[in-house]
Formats: sequence, structure tokens, C-alpha cells
Amino acid sequence: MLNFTLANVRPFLFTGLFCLAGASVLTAQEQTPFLETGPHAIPGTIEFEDFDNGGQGISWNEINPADKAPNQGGSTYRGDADVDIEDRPEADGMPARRIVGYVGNGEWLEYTVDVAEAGEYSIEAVVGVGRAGAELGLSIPGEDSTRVLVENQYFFATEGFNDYKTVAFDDPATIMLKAGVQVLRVNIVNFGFNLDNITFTKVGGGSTSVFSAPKVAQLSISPNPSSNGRFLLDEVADWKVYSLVGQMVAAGQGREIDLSLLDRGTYVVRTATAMRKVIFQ
Ligand SMILES: [Ca+2]
Ligand SMILES: [Ca+2]
Ligand SMILES: [Ca+2]
Repeated sequence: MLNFTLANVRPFLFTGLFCLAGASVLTAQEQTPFLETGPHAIPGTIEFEDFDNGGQGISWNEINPADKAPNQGGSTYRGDADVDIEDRPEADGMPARRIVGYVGNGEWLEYTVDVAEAGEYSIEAVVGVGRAGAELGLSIPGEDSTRVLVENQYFFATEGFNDYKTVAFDDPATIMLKAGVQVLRVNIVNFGFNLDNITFTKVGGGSTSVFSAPKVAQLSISPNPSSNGRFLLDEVADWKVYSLVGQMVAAGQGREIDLSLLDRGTYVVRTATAMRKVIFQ
């Protein structure tokens, strides 16, 4: 199917100008839910590979390395899409699953969702993280402005891209959603993971909760950024500090965290129940 966007019009100018003779084909394709059942229900689980129909720049943004196949994952599940989808066989005690892989910074996928009830939701994603420092964002794109739900959720490395774990979001632990049909965008902020699915659960007394998930406490640290490498937790805790490649660089107990002997940069502070990125600048 022809699918013209600004990004891929240019090659056609060189390969065959007649392709552009009918300017009317340059209209945007309609964005529609992928599943025949319609929008994804929230609360509920969304498979990352079930992003909306529409096309490049409409319902997804896919960066294709020039020397690679359009779908590096090789799955035929979405024949119209060059998003990199892979069918993973059952292996190492893990079930077969279909994932979005080969993600690149700046890529995004959109999902039409139907939120049953306005309110606070927690998020869990099933991911295989091959590189510590992989980060995912969530937003609601708007005509005038985009509402950011999650700017950059950090993921610790698992045992590899295909070692899938369920990770509860903690940066922030919950988001606020309006009721009704809307489009949710998943942003690849930092590459390094394979994406299986994402689950939204109503927090609190909502009668539509399908199951309850424990709420992860927010870790409060100040100042952040710090100019001298010293940070203060708002309560006493056992803490560990990791570099962005997942190596533990400090650990201790109490409120004070002193990273002044380390190189300036970004680190991740983690306690038993929460985490926060900190910047020593
Ligand atoms: Ca691709
Ligand atoms: Ca990709
Ligand atoms: Ca999946």
C-alpha cells in the first residue's frame, strides 16, 4: 500500500516523478485501532505489537537503518508496518511471545485506548533489557501540545534482551488518565530493550480494577542536580547507587549520599522500594 509521508516522499522524487502526479495521494492515512475489537481497554494489558493502523509518522515513527531490512524482527504479524516485530519461540523456560525490538531513540508507537474511568493508574511493562539505561516515555499527543505522562522511566538490565521481566513503573509510580477514547504514545527515549506488553491498573477504590498492584513509593532526594555530589534523602533508608550502565558504585544507610569522589554525571539511587535518577553536575 502506498503510504506517503514527508519522510519518504523524497526517494520517490528521484526514482519516479510520475509517482507524484496524483497529488491527492499525499493525504494522511487514517489512524485506527489495530484490533477488530476496537480500542485497547484501560484498565488492561496492551501488547506493544498491537499499535494502531495508520503508517509512518501517523501511528508510529520507525527509524530504519539504511543497511537493514524494514522489519528487522522478521515477523509477518504486521505486514504493512516496518516496525521491528519479532516472534520469540519458547526458550529457556520462557513462553513464546511476540515483541517489538530493535528500538531506536526517537521512535514511537501509538495506541488508541478507551479508559473506563478517570483517575490514577499504575503501570507495569514486560520487557527484556539488554542494556541498562533503557528508558521509555508515555504521552498523550494533542493538536496544540502533548501531555507527558512519563518522561523517562529507567529500566535496569535483565539477563539480556530476551530475559523478560515484569517491571513496575516508579518514575512516577502512577499517572492520571482521563476517561474515554484517546491516543496513547509510547516513546523510545533510550534504546536497549525488547518490549512485550504494558498493563495499566486502576489505583484505589475504582470498581473497575481488574487486579491490584502494590504502589511503589516515590524516592525524594534533594538537591537534584547537586553541584558538590552530596544528596539528601527525605528519610533514612538503605540505599545503593548505580551508574547508568548498571554498575553499583556506592551503597550505604541513612539520609546522606555522598558521591563527591565519583565523576560528575547521572546516577541512579535505589532503595528497597523506590528509585530516582540523580545528577552530579
Ligand atoms: Ca524497522
Ligand atoms: Ca526500530
Ligand atoms: Ca507482546
